[in-house]
Amino acid sequence: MGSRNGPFSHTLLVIHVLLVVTTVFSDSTESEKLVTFKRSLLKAEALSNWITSAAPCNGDKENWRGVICGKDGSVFGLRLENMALSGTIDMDMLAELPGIRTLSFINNSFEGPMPDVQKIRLLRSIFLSNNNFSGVIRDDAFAGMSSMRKVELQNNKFTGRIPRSLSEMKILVDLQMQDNEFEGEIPDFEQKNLKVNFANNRLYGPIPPGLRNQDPSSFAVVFVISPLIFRARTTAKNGYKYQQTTKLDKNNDYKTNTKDIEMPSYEEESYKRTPNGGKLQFVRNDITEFKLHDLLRASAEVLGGGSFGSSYKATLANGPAVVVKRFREMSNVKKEEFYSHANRLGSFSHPNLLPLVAFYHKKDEKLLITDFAQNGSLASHLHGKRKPNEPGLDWRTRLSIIKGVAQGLDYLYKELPHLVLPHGHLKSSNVLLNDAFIPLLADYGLIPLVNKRHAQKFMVAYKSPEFTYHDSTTTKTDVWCLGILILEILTGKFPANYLKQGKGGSSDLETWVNSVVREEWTGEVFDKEMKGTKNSEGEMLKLLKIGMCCCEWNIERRWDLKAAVEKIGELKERGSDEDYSSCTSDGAYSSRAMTDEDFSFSVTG
Ligand SMILES: *[C@@H]1O[C@H](CO)[C@@H](O)[C@H](O)[C@H]1NC(C)=O
Ligand SMILES: *[C@@H]1O[C@H](CO)[C@@H](O)[C@H](O)[C@H]1NC(C)=O
Ligand SMILES: CC(=O)N[C@H]1CO[C@H](CO)[C@@H](O)[C@@H]1O
Repeated sequence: MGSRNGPFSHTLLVIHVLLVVTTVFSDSTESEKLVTFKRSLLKAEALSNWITSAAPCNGDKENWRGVICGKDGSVFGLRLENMALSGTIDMDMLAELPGIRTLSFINNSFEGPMPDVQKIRLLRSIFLSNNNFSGVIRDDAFAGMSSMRKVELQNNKFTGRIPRSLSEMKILVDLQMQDNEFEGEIPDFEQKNLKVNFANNRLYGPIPPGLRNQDPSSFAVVFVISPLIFRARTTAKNGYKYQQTTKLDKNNDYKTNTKDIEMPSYEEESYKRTPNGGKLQFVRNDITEFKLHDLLRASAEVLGGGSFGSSYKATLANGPAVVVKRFREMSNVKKEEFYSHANRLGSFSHPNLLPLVAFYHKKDEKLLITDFAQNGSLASHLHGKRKPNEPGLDWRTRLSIIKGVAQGLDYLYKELPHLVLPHGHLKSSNVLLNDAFIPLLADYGLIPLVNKRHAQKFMVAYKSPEFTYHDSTTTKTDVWCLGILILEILTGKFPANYLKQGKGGSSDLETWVNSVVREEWTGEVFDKEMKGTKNSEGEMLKLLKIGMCCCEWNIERRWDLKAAVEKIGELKERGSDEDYSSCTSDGAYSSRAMTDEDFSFSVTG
């Protein structure tokens, strides 16, 4: 018996020894790798039982806290949730664990960029929600990750666009991106059975076709933290991009069908309970008053996420279309100040100002409601996509727009004499055009309401040279913004540096202005789309010089508003040439002394 079993037992023994050896060997390396991984974490007290003298797994049972063990006894995943961890997630080390397929770091204190998930190609799920991750995620960050089923990034501080590679992961079923600062448009997703959530980001534009079946709340602008919930469902068929407030009903091709905005009943309850809740303060009496309730019931479409917050076009039943703008960054202003300033803005009446209709003030919610301008923003006309045969704005229209802008600005200076920056945020996306193409200034007079830090980061006046270099603004700062706008209108070039946050945009804008000046000398300065009429070149050139005198770096020499308004007012659609040769603060031209003879260019040709 013994002899018959001998060789068999021997074989078993060898196999057993081999198994023990390989298990011990692989366990010890997994342990070592995980302990090395742990070293890059901070505040890892919760992982005190991660020590190399024990294996992470005992069969498919975990020995170590937060380890998920596979059937084969190797580490299948990590679930390090609610552990107050911070520091670095060492993906290189995790990538050395061949069996790892899932990672969760939910509710810790990790910061910085998203860990490079591609280091573990076979990963099936990654959960990073409720941390402080930030920064842009590369477009191709998920490229080639064909096993991925779940990606949860919600409640972090991610910025930039939604990475396109997410839409290429074929078997993805769950994508949670809400409560971040993602911006731009949502790429299309074609995965079947995919559940997404993009709510409460800075996204804009139509909901792409592949996502039309999603729960509308997945695109809501805010969740329950704020009482206001817009539940929007879009049936838009085009990819037209809304930047700030751009044209909407331009024609059928651009038309975004309205979405249903609905306020869940418990939200309405919360409005009723709060004192003064739900009360819109109307500042004009030429409009039939409506209630916040009506506004939230109205069909609405998202216009975009500007630098202050999102805006919506709401079309009231039997009523006009209005624009509702939510301001996130006005928390430092007391209610009384807010009321008094908003009422003041509401008292303004000028053909070139977008009129305020009503406002709403609550601790955590501030809304300004304005008229809706039919023809979108000047920016969308200068820089937006056009249909092939659609002409650009002609000289005549551009001139009348800039004249209107100057008039509107002049009015603001008269009405708000106590403010250094009566407008503060003059740029082409804040110049809206009504059905007759009359320009209407928007987002004016907000400096007293917007939190200072936010204002200095986003508002155009703070990109001026004087603020960049001397931390100061003057009553000529809005004139500088007007100058940039004039150059933008004439050249058709977008001063891209507006998009930069914070200070420092101005040195780039200087470069931009200088490039305009250089091109002036080469004769290619004017937008080719700007068809001039006969004899209009001289007037264009005058406007160009006015623009330059407004953009003058030296504040002493820069024109004041009065001079700029006067000179703009004198411009004609076409005219005889008059020689300007100096640029001094009293409305003459000097520093960039140029005469018409210096240029040979043709706009009409
Ligand atoms: C998040 O983690 C902390 C411990 O760091 C815990 O106290 C808290 O309850 C967790 N929050 C949730 C929502 O689980
Ligand atoms: C994120 O950072 C903010 C401050 O920057 C802090 O107040 C907050 O507690 C952090 N959140 C987490 C989950 O660590
Ligand atoms: C060029 C352009 O978009 N024009 C439109 C301006 O608004 C009016 C009224 O909505 C339209 O009729 C124009 O087509």
